[in-house]
Amino acid sequence: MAFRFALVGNPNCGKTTMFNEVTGSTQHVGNWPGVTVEKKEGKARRFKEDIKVIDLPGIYSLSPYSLEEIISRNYILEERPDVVINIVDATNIERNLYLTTQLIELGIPVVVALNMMDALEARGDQIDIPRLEKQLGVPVIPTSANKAHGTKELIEQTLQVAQNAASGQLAESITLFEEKIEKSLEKLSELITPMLGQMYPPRFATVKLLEGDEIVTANIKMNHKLIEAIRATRDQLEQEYDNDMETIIADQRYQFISKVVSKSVKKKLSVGGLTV
Ligand code: GDP
Ligand code: K
Ligand code: MG
Repeated sequence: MAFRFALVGNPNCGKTTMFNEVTGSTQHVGNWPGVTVEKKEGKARRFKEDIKVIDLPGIYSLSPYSLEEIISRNYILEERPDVVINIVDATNIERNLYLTTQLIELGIPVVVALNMMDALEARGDQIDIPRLEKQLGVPVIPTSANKAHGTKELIEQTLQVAQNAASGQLAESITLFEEKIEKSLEKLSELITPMLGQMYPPRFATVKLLEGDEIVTANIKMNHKLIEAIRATRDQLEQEYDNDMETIIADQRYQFISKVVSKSVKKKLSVGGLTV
């Protein structure tokens, strides 16, 4: 079988280092159609399976505000890689997991490569990998791409996830937001799902319509009832949380992340500059 894996992550998390290590001399570098953003594709070497790997532009979120975000988001949604390999800089885990929460929400297969583990260990911090996996609901593979550590395991695990997905096995779903918001999303999602076809995963579409994402809004044919329901849900949540919808959702992501980090990351204690 042939598979396609997409490398997705924040700028400077080590995507290209990982890509180079995995693909070696098989890589092909071009541009994305119509723009001068680099497009890199290659094959995973040292594997008998036919695995195509693509290095997507670095992004902080799946919002449609920058060229990089639009390219990466469109690739994931339209080209549907078999698995998204989310490269996370372990030394900057809070910020990097913001994108992770959005990738997990797509309901497509995701594997986290927890990269820069060498740097994390050098500063004396620790991450409980099984705990992190459980909280995120996806496999987490520790890597140091610059030393080729964990990269073989990463591709092996990703291959396993791709094969499982091909035979219909999906990851367990996790709860990201507060129950009140989850309930509203669920209710709205029932109205949205019939309008989607294969275009967007329902959870993604629901969050984006609530946030007022212009591209998603323009692409979904909505009847009056749905437009009203979106407006009513947004009004209600904005009033309850006394904030705008995008900020409410972002806050929910950060709350989830801070729970995850407090349970799985152990920082080396230091008091007044002294390590204790
Ligand atoms: P990209 O922007 O995500 O493509 O990131 P790059 O692959 O260009 O890497 C950014 C920087 O991090 C480079 O200096 C890499 O050499 C370095 N780097 C990548 N992976 C690791 C790693 O696992 N550990 C350490 N210490 N440095 C890394
Ligand atoms: K870079
Ligand atoms: Mg790069």
